[in-house]
Amino acid sequence: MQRRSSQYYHDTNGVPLEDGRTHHVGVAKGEVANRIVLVGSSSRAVTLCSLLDGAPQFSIKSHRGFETYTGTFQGTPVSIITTGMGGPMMDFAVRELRHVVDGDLVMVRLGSCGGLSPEAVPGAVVANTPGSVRIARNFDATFEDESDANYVISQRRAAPDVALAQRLAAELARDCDVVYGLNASADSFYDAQGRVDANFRDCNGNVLERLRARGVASVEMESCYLLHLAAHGTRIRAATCAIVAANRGTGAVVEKDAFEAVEARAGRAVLRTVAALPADVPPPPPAPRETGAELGSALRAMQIRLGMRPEGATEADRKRFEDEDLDRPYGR
Ligand code: R1P
Ligand code: URA
Repeated sequence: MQRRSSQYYHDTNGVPLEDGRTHHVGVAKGEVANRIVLVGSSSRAVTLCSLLDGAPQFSIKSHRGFETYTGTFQGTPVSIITTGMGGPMMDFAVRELRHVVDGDLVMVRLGSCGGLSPEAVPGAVVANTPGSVRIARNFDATFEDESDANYVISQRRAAPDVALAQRLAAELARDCDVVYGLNASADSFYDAQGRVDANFRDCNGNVLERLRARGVASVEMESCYLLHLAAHGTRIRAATCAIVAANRGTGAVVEKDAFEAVEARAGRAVLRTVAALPADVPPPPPAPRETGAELGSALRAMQIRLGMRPEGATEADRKRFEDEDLDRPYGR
């Protein structure tokens, strides 16, 4: 867990840094490779880490729940990073990672999704070669009836890097059942994905039908943000794919064991993809990982500074940490 300093912002416009680390993702220059796999969950990150050449040389968990692991896959430096759920989390990740990595960035998201097309059966992997649209609750609508105005589907789609998306699809096809299809990223797991909840007036009965009419094969929550930011960012190549957890038309769901097996097969395919693609600038060697003892003592120091009394802490410990100038003043 990273240590916090007293200033969030050294300037109110740029990426907030604390001791050189980005405020939300919690990474500094030299800690992240320029080939990155983005996943939603911690458990998927662990699965992907098990496919690396050895244990990651660097890992950190930020105070906002982002996890970063840097190691090598078949000799090539790669980072595996968790983005949690939703567009804003992906936005933090892409912007802060761009800030700390020099040169080309290659980013592939391996997510999970709901299948909309009949081919997107549980356990299949949807490779979003056409990219992704976005669907969002419309706060200007009245929600009095099932009007199309309640949910806005973007007219334009965010497209992936063509070469990267094609390579990803080809690598996935070696080990997984692949469906090639357009994705929709929703701003909620619930209303904007057509889930009905008697506790809320969501008026979303036609959402899935409208998405199908647009040719959408899968629905999840982050890919459109990644693809759109990459397309409008500096030297970022991105592509996305997601494992179907359930088909929203048939109601069929994937078994946990089968899902985890696909995560490993798709994970290997994604790692092969990012490792194979040329990216100009090799990252510097990863910083040394904090040991368990160092993490333990940092936590203890923080607890004492916050006025807590971890086991064995004395009044002298409290005074010592109070006197220590750990927080650099604004602007220095
Ligand atoms: C919802 O369960 C989450 O699963 C999907 C959605 O995009 C959302 O983040 O992806 P991940 O499994 O990658 O998190
Ligand atoms: N993730 C989503 O966002 N939706 C689903 O239906 C499954 C996974």
